[in-house]
Amino acid sequence: MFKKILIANRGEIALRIIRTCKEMGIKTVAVYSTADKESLHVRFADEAVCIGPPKGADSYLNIPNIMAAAEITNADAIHPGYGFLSENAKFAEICEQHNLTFIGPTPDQIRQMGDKITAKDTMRRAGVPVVPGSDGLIDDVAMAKIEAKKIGYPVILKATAGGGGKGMRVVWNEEEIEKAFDNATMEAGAAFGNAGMYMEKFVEEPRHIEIQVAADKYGKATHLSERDCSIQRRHQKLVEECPSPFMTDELREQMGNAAIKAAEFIKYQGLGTIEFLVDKHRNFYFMEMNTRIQVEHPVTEEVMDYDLVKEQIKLAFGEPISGKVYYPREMHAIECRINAEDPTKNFAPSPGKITSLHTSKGQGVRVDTHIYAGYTIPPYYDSMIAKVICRGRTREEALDKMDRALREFILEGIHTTIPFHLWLLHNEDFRSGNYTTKFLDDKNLAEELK
Ligand code: MV4
Repeated sequence: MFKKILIANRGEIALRIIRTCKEMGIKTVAVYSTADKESLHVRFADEAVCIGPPKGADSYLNIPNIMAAAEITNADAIHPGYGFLSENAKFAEICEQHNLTFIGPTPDQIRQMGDKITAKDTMRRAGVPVVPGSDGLIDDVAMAKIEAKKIGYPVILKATAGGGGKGMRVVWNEEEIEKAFDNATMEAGAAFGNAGMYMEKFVEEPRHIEIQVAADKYGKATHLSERDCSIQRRHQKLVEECPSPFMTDELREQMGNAAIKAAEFIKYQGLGTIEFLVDKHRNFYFMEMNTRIQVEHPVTEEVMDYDLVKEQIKLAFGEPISGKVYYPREMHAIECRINAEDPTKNFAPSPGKITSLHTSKGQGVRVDTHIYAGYTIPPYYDSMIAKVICRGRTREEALDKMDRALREFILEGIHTTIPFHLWLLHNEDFRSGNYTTKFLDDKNLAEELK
């Protein structure tokens, strides 16, 4: 097994990875920016190396500094966590060149899934359902008009370098298409340095349901059930749960098999997530593949009683996955993301000092966080400061537990998304599992939270 892993990340995920490393007897190296000097990942790791000033671009994205930290500490692998360098093919390649194991898939696999047209084409060839749409790039407005007529309005324009909603436009009729194409092209060019666009039929009021997969270096993949991530605001997930209230045994079997087929077709190595759009008739379509551990992985861990980070490390070292396919026990898990944001003010960032803190406790309650009383949330990074994960025998039990857990979460000094979650847990449509990705679009949250 690896002797020493460098964690190229910060916050709760750095702590999460350190915990598993300790349980596996693997030494850990933290890296940190000057803004994170007082962070727990620095304290909990066996060694810590400062890699630069606060801005992500100067520290957690600074490849030369991270490689130097790995070299001086004699690490033999790098865990990238999520965000930052986790889906950077160049970084994975540089790790390989320095004889460091990148804990993730190969650079080629990252590239293949990072370009959305390539990913979609690969999935089509694998026999995985994809949303009907253009065969490849849309060259100009004239071509966009022809393709849209073929597909039938409404259509959606997407950036091939995109993901997460940037450079994306829904187009309802031909009058709108020129402006939509030009704007999306500009936005994608500015955001990704790649303005390439493609087109799909717009699936109205879909659910976002993703399948967790794990695959070894010997071509075998398995799936670990789904997560419903339909509760999002501006493409930021706020709540995830497993099982999806919309799931049936038959659909899980179909989506699970499709996800396994997808992973095995590209000889995928490591943990991955296949995101699907699911329409109201339970047709499902491949959307994207995430080639990293995800924020919401604890939902799967709690339902399956399984350490995904441990599995990820073992797979990266070259261990085979066990032959059996894992199915959820009679268990339901839900995760609420606690962000340092004010939900009554359009989720405006609310960094600052946490003056007092008591996190939720009790049976079936898990809190993944790096914050502590007296900690100052720096303004430079993602606003997520904690994840509360609750499980129960039924969905109702898990939701009731979450309501209880969030009410005993005391955090003073900053605003958080807790009031939003408490509102959601008492919303009738959410309670009955009747929600799609449109759920929050239709709501005036500032009004609802009064
Ligand atoms: C779609 C779609 C409807 N039809 N594609 C949003 C982010 C990016 N990953 C893809 N997204 C969507 N693609 C077709 N053909 C609707 C969305 C979408 C969405 C997807 C998942 C979760 C939340 C969403 C919110 C708005 C739009």
